Amino acid sequence: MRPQLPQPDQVIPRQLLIERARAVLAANDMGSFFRPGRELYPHQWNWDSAFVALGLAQVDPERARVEVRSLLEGQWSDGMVPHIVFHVPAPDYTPGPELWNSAACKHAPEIPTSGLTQPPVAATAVRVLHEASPDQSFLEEVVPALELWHEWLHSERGVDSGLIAIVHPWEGADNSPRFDRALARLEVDGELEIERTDRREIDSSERPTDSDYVRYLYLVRRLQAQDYRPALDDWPFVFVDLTFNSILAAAEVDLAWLWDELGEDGERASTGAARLTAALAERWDEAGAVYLEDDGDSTTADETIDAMFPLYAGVPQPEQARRLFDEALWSPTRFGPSPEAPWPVTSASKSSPAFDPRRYWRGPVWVNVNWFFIQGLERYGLQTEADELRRLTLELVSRSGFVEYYDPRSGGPLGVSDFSWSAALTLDLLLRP
Ligand code: 2M8
Repeated sequence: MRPQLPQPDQVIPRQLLIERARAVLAANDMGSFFRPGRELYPHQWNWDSAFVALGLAQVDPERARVEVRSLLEGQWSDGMVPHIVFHVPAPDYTPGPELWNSAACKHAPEIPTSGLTQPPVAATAVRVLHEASPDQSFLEEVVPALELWHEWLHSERGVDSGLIAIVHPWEGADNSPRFDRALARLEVDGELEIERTDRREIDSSERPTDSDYVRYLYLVRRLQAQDYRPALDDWPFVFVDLTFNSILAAAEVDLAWLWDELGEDGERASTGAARLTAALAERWDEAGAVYLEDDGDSTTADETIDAMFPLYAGVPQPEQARRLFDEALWSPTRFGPSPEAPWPVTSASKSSPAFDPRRYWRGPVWVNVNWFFIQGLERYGLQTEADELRRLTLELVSRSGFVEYYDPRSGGPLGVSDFSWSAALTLDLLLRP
């Protein structure tokens, strides 16, 4: 029997939801960039900005173009687009520009940035933007920069399988249980060297632990000594993140499409997409109906959404996609609705010992994650399933507002309130034809 799903008794009218989403974005608009949220995130984050541009495509494409331009202002000369661009001084966020000290690095731009990157959503955002509001000269301006970034990902981070690796949890879903074993292997001693501003306003039960932070900062210090360009065979955290790779695979397809719009050959991007897709397909696990990570067996202890992300990139065969939905994404004991936790998709499996329904990437529901899976389901023609996930996601934001993440048991708000990407992706879910 299917679990009892929340009823749409508290859904607010569509027009009001659109207005509220726009108001959240207006409040986070810092002029040339959107901060992710007022309480915690005063700078420009990479994939946050791409999500904002993607959502704004339907309502304010000109502002969306400004967002992409300001993100690319932080691009390093070797191609990397950093995970944070520090446009304004904001001493209330740690670690800030002084810790990263990008000015000391060979490839860094003038504007201070972090030395890491983040999942490359920007090409996808630019495609959605161009479909909504074509602007050839904007494409001429940004597509070569996106090409450089994607090339850098393959050349700097490519591993033997054809996939790419991340070198720090901040390049992915920070404290996801999928990183636990790799982080535990680090030989770290010492105290936390900074004051954590993240816990001033957010309850510590909703954020990463100090032990996580000690490791994050240890990695940053070591990276810094190498200009943030570690040799992968000599680096202690080399993680082949399926989420990152799936997002890149889809973004490569979108980048090839953008080159085509410019009347140019997007061969490198198409080849990149094909290589990633083929390598991801190799990770299919017939027993678990999900994809296996490099660092162990996804069907055991710390299974997370990573195991399903290739759905977004169109990697599964149609029958595998069906099984992935039935046996994992919508399974009440894994990521789907259950009587105790009726809100999908949980960021970690409910069967995982690490599942924690309030703590950040370790269990709560995220709007961006749901958005990716809605796109994936639609790609496979699983329309009823996509519609149901869309309905529940819209109902969640109607009930609890556009917050950072949600408790899958109550649907209650967690993390930062008035969170930009939750608002922006709601606009996309409601308005993109
Ligand atoms: C979170 O990451 C930052 C560090 O970069 C933090 O915890 O302070 C993550 O959720 C990341 O994915 C996101 O881009 C960022 C801003 O929303 O916050």
